[in-house]
Amino acid sequence: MERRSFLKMSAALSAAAAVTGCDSSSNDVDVVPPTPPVTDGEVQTWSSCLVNCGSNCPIKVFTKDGVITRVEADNETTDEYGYNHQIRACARGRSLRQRTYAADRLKTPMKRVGKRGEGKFVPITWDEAASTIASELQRITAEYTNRSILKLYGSGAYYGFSSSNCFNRLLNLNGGFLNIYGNYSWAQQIEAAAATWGGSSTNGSSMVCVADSDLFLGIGYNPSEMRQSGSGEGYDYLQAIQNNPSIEVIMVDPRYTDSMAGKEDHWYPIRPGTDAAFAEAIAYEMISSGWVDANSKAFLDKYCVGYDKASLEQTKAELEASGDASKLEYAKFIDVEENYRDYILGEGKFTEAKTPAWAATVCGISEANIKAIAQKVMNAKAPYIIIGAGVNRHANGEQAMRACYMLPFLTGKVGQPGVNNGALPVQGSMSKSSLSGLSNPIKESISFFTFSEAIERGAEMTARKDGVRGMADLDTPLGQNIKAIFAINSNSLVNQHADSNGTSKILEDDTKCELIVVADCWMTPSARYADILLPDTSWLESNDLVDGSYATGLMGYLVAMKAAVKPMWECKSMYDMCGLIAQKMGVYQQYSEGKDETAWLNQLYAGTLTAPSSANAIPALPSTYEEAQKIGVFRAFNGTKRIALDSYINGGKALGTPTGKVEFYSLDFAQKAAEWEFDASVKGNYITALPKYQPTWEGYEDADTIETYPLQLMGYHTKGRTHSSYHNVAWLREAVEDAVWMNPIDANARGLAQGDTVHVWSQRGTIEVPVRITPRVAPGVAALGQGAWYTPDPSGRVGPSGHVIDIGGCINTLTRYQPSPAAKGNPQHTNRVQIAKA
Ligand SMILES: Nc1nc2c(c(=O)[nH]1)N[C@H]1C(S)=C(S)[C@@H](COP(=O)(O)OP(=O)(O)OC[C@H]3O[C@@H](n4cnc5c(=O)[nH]c(N)nc54)[C@H](O)[C@@H]3O)O[C@H]1N2
Ligand SMILES: Nc1nc2c(c(=O)[nH]1)N[C@H]1C(S)=C(S)[C@@H](COP(=O)(O)OP(=O)(O)OC[C@H]3O[C@@H](n4cnc5c(=O)[nH]c(N)nc54)[C@H](O)[C@@H]3O)O[C@H]1N2
Ligand code: SF4
Ligand SMILES: [Mo]
Repeated sequence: MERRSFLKMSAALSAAAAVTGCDSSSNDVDVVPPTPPVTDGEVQTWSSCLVNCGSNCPIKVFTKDGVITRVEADNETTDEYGYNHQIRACARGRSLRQRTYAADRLKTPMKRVGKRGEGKFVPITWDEAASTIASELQRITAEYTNRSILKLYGSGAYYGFSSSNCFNRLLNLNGGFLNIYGNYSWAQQIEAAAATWGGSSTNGSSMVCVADSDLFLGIGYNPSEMRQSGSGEGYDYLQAIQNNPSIEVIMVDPRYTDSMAGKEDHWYPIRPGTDAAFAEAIAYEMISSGWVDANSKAFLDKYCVGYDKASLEQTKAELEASGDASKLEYAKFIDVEENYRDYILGEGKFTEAKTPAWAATVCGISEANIKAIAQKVMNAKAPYIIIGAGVNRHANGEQAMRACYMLPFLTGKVGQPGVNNGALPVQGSMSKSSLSGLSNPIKESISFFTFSEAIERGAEMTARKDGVRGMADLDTPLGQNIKAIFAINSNSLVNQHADSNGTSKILEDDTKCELIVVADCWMTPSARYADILLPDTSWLESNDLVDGSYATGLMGYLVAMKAAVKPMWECKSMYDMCGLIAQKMGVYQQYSEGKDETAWLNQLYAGTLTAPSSANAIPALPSTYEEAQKIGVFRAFNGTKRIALDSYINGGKALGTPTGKVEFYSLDFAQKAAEWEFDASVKGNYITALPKYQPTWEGYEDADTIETYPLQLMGYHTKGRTHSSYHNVAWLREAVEDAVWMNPIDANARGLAQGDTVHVWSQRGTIEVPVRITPRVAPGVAALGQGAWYTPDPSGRVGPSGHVIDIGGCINTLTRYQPSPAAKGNPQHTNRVQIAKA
């Protein structure tokens, strides 16, 4: 159905789709949250939801006699978009009372008594916990050096004063720890953006630029589900397309998402991991028709490197003539025959043209539809093309992102009003001071994703084979396995990392990693693998100063949080627990600088009053933190049209790539392709200088697994959780069904009925979940919300894969640990599975 005929219905539909969301979207059916009267003796304070969804929504907390009675979303302002709109919490934030009082809260420090991972613990005092950690840390440092200590990736409590910076301080005062680079969110796209424009993958044109655009092409872009804050990117996106009724919205995604739900003109379901083939066929249409020559060739010649042979010849000559050693080095990696135009057209050294007919067989979008989309891209005056991170979380994520990133440049319009470069949109932000984590004397880093491997073979890991950074050369080994892990607000030890069954095996052996410390608020699947468990205070028990986080949307804000209730049970704030350990280590004075938490907060607040730079104007703040806590939320919108790569295209400022230009042919990737070593038995494990569609292990075309595991399984970020956070809230489990999505064609072929319990299995494990049969997912594809809690059946039932069945339904029971070629990142959306009735 065309969008225009849908427009009237769209408000109603999006309200239905967002039933569990918080989108202030419902412009036409404005649902202002009802405000129950404040009852006698009820006290209201401000807190914030600090999960990693990109926002930190403020939360109003009501207490009576020291007990939380209810929480409410922000309803303070007149709610005019772009001026003072509300920062409404989504269903998750609104369930914070349940989460705070959850039965599985960690209440006292504990130590493991059984086998690691068995989940047997006994309570201990804080004194014993702190002494054990201090002495073990000192022993491991002496025996294995600081390189053996890892602070694991963990994003469960964001950007507050009491976040993991306290642990950074502590570990740095002990001489430092092994660094990690990259993250589970954007590992592959960080590399793709750096290779293409030498910058960030999140500095795209701000969403208000869509006002000047006539075509919105979203590839794996789903802000309505993954940026749910009422003031977030999901709301910015909705406003942008609603306020521009003539814009055409095209969405390419294996799932029909809430970002569509009647708001799109066209949905094109694509097979996971095949976006590069799709992008190449669009490029083929643009080039073979002569459109590029007639319209954008001058742009490509001026701003880009590697479109054709002449461009590469010229670049090579310039590098050779530069006299600069590093440039001379890069020149060696240029193969002028390996140019984009020839690759797409199947000319020169290439024999296969990337035609829509070919791409259709790979990506599942028909030849006619690919041609139609290409035509729209060519006809658009100001195309806003955007590629979401779902495309990057694949085995070929770097090249899939890069292939899609080529499209905006091929139009020759990047830098103009309404045009994006493919990156995620730049956000608002409000600067604030934060506690310093102090500096880390250890300079070496491994990819965040390779920690489980580094427990077993860190000693031999190198730059050439494993992407270790900061080493003297490509072949010097890291020299040390990981011996101590601090998992601080992290469920990535087991649940959010790939291959939960395989990872837990590695962790179970306590002669490998000798110390695991977990600081959390709940008994999560990762917490079960702790040797020492530290119970943190939850947000509603915390004083803090937080900003809107890293994807706040265009509205920036600060929240001065005030503890609604006292720390419960024996829970301690991160600042205080690290302080205790610092005392045992004899570094308390350096750790605290003589200040308690309140003194620090006052100091950080004072620093914030004079914060030097901020993307958003900082509103007038009261002079003290205490006064700020009474007001709670301070907001300012940034409606500036910030155009991607403006300073390069319109301002002449060189980019951060080796050539300073947009690189179709990446010199950095060319160098890595030449110098790095890859395990050739892993299909698709290589790097190329040009972005190329890369068939991989367990991809659509993987003949090795196609028969046994005929379905492609991809995860997605569900409204029911933020990763694994909030999984233990019964309201949310009821509100958002945790079921594997299957197309009716695939379900019928297996004799499945709606709601049947099914087994989903891969080479690595089996999960047991209900099935949701829906045309909202492409045939041949299954989709599962990620983040459910890994729970091997206590009765030991074994599934079709030969592993104990995970009755928690965690997608990482099925995913593979296989670092991607360039980023060494997580390919967690690339999986092949089979599904049958349980
Ligand atoms: N298969 C698959 N796996 C994925 C993804 C995917 O798409 N598919 N996505 C990946 C991505 S993008 C990311 S960012 C990671 C996220 O992985 P994580 O950073 O591990 O995020 P969470 O699962 O939210 O876990 C955060 C932990 O913090 C704890 N926590 C929450 N609040 C507090 C607090 O106040 N104090 C303390 N101490 N702890 C707290 C929670 O209980 C939880 O155990 O997962 C990745 N894993
Ligand atoms: N509700 C909620 N919001 C969240 C989070 C959460 O857990 N829950 N996590 C937050 C975090 S840390 C992150 S990193 C972001 C993640 O944000 P994203 O990475 O954008 O989220 P995903 O759901 O993994 O993927 C986005 C879309 O890409 C689609 N997709 C997957 N594979 C492919 C593919 O091969 N091709 C195409 N074209 N599309 C594909 C998915 O169906 C999905 O609709 O979300 C953040 N927001
Ligand atoms: S999960 Fe994100 S959108 Fe929802 S309340 Fe928390 S911060 Fe806001
Ligand atoms: Mo993420």
